[in-house]
Amino acid sequence: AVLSSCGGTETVNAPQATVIPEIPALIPLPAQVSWEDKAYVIPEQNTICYSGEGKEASQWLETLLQKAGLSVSTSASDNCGNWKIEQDSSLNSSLGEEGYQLMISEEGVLLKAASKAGLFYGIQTLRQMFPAEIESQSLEDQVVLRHTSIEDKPEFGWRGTMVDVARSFFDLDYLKRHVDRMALYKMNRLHLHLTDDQGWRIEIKGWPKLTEVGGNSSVRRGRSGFLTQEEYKELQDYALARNITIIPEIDMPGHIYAALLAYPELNCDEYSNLTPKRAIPPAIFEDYNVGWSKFCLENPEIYKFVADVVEEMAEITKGPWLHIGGDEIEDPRYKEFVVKADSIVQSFGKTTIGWEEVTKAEVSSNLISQRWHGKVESVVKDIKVIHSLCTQLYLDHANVTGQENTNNWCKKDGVSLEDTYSFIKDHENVIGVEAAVWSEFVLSDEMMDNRFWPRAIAAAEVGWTSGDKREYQEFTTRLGKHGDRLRALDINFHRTPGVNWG
Ligand code: TNX
Repeated sequence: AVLSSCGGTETVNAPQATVIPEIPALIPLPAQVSWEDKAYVIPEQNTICYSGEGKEASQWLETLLQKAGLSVSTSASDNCGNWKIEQDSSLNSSLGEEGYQLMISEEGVLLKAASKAGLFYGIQTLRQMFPAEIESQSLEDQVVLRHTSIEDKPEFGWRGTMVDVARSFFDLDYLKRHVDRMALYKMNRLHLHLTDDQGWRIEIKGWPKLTEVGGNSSVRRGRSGFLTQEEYKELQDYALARNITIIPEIDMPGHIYAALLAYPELNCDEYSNLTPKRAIPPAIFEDYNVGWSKFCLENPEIYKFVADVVEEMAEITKGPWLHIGGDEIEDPRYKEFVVKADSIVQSFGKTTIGWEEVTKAEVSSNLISQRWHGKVESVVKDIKVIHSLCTQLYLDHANVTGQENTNNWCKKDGVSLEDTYSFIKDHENVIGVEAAVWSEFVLSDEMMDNRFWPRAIAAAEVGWTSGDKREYQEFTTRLGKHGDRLRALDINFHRTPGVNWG
């Protein structure tokens, strides 16, 4: 305070009345949240204190604060700073593995969770409370958070996406960006469809021609290529740091032509009887037909191949699951194959996932079925189910009627944002949702962005937020407020009509 000319006092640099920020548009919507009409102005100097396994979370927070132009120091002790990160395993009973509590008050910010995953999600929630520009540049203005108390945990443990890298290849760089986007919306499973008729995308050291040959082909106009095992592991670690587990799919015994072309001995040479006619070797397959190729199921040699491939995949995969495909194939020996492939996967310590057709066979009771048309009645009771119904979650289908370069066999008018959002748990054994993009017509990164976003955000919310809290119109209002953030992240998202993208 200084003396003014007429003798009174006035305050110099009086702080402006702090504007209380709008209620942030959080996606997915938390389980419980209350907001107060009070503001927490983040100070210039910040101290983060963490306990237990809070180190990674404190690093994510540090990055966020630094991008906001604030200075931060971190210390591994509890109860000392304005940012407190507490990992406490005893919270597991109330919050589960992935839940968290987040409190913002005049004292600062307190984040608690039972595990690293929960802390990571608490940070993602905070991230969505910061201005969108933070995604691409440093902030100049002070950041103000609204006082809140959040208690959050997911409805489902499986919140996934599937990228078909087989028809057309998507490289390490793109897949990392995809992982980043999933993480922002608290998705936790990335299923890679690594093999199909048109290409083989993962290095298998014992069968090198798989990628020497199969890494060089793709669907017409698509991209070829493959991931080395080193790249796969790099992606996996990148994803795990963001609480995302990779599920590799080796599609068998159909959708296998790329492998047959590389190793013709796996084939019975019966393709001359099929449409389209194929000579093996040498013609690569660049077309769109499905359900025409298969292993020579009467040749026991194929099980050596299956075991070798599964062994290498199990060795480089940290997650507990291997996906064996199993879709779209008729053969008298199909069930026998599935049972054997399932037991091979188990013998390498992994749990099998297959497209729902595999449940026609007497598979092991811990196998997980991925439902895509919902017509197969499983012969083994109480098998767990990943919900990927094509009517809601096949995002290779058009965003809007008539969109070019899309599949339409499941739904002629496309799969709208509202279709994706309309998921409800229809079966006790459903463990979650997975949004899939097949890449027959998805030939560039921009097109892949367009297919996933924003529909994958709807999938993320239906996987996280319970059905009774969801309302489509309200979701679209919140989603529109993410337009700036999606643009800052340089995502070529579909500007869904009816959403105000800002
Ligand atoms: C069916 S759904 C497939 C894929 C195709 C997709 C095209 C499923 C398990 N298999 O091979 O790419 O249709 O939409």
